[in-house]
Amino acid sequence: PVAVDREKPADAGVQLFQRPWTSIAEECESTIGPAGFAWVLTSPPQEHIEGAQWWTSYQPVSYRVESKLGTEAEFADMVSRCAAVGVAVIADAVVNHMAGIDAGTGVAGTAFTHYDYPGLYDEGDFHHCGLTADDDIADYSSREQVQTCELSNLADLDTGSATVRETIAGSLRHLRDLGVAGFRIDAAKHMAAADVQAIVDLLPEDTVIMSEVIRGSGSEPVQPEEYTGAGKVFEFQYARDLGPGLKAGVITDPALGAGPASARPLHVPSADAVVFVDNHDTERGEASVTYRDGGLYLIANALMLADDYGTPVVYSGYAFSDRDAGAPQDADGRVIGWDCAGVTGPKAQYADGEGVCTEAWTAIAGLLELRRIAADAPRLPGVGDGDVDGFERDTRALLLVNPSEADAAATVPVGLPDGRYCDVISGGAGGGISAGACAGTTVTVSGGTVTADVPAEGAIALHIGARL
Ligand code: LAG
Ligand code: CA
Repeated sequence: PVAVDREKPADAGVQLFQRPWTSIAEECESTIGPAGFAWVLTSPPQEHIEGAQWWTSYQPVSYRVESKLGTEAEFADMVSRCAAVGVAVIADAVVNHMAGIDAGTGVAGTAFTHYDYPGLYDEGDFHHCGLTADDDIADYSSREQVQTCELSNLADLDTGSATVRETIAGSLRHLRDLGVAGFRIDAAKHMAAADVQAIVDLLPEDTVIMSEVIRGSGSEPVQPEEYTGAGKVFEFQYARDLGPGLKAGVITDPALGAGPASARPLHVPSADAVVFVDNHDTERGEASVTYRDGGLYLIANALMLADDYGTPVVYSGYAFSDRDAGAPQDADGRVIGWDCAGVTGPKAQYADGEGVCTEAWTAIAGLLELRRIAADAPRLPGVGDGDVDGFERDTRALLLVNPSEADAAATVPVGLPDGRYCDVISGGAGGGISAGACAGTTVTVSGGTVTADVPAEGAIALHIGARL
């Protein structure tokens, strides 16, 4: 077998939604570092409005690193403990806007009104677009409205102003000083690309940037391609192409397509793309496959992680039936957090508020290892047999998925060397080999062909680092 370079993580991250800093620190050490994730994306760390809903995180009140997710000291401790196990921290940066409510006191005690944040911003630092009756964005075909009016009443910062840019950049530099590697730029679409670039130019050169620019219809004026100069962008089209077919039991291009990523319609080039199956917004909205879909969700993650397009981010949140419901919190409004001990895969049922713990799934560690071993080996054209479809990473790895409700045996051509392989979906990293046997399913490759039993709503993943 080929040895996995344990020093080098996979080119992949995990979004730990609404997870307190102390909980992330423990998760880095117990799970995320050992699994081989390169980075973790946190929820916003700055002071925000009070309230039990998760989305209070997206209404900044000051840039103090003091929130329902923890204190600055806890944040710094998380960053250093994650770094110690090879995991970088990417923080969600809410910089397009401040609060959306008339007045209040933030969770760290800062009193504010809609357009006045003591010591930070006052009325003149905000856009007042004057283009709609309530200054809210109404028409996404107007670039000016999208970028200078208010996104659901959230006080829209005048990111064209040099002082506003410097104030924002100062808050981000402070987070870099605390050790973060970079940022998800929240609501980037709602800031001119030149404004985002100007703020990024005020940060250290090696700052990692992932701009959230939701790809709208082709006729929308603001497109993700405008933002690739400042860093990577989240490619929303990837999930849109992947999910629906899976749900219908059909996997089609481009999820399994032949040919280079550049041939994919409506996708930024691979090097510019961060891809995901779902995130905290889409699992409450457009995502067709989420944690509620159990095995299909695992399949979607497998297709993404085994692919050669973009930098994937695995999503890990908590179960909910009310889209506004925050993660369980204590009497002081601090999120309690959870650990993922004992979680090995998707569950059929979750209680509201229960952590999904995607990062702890046996299969995810196996897939991250596959991703490292596949390295730059190109994805070959898709193969299939009956309900089973899949693809090979040229002579290094093979993924077969079965989205149907019945187990299926499949025989497909493969370029992997002959041998007995351990499935890393059921066996995890290294195939869980012990005493010369796989922890999960054993699959034989012989003479350029493989025959495998692929479980219903399940997958088989083989790579040259997990052989008997
Ligand atoms: C984002 N990306 O561009 C975040 O990923 C997304 O989660 C944020 O919306 C949004 N943009 C603003 O940062 C979330 C919730 C909204 C919530 C908003 C502000 O999805 O529901 O709006 O955060 O907290 C809420 C109410 C609105 C109200 C607004 C202002 O739902 O009805 O108008 O607060 O008070
Ligand atoms: Ca704006």
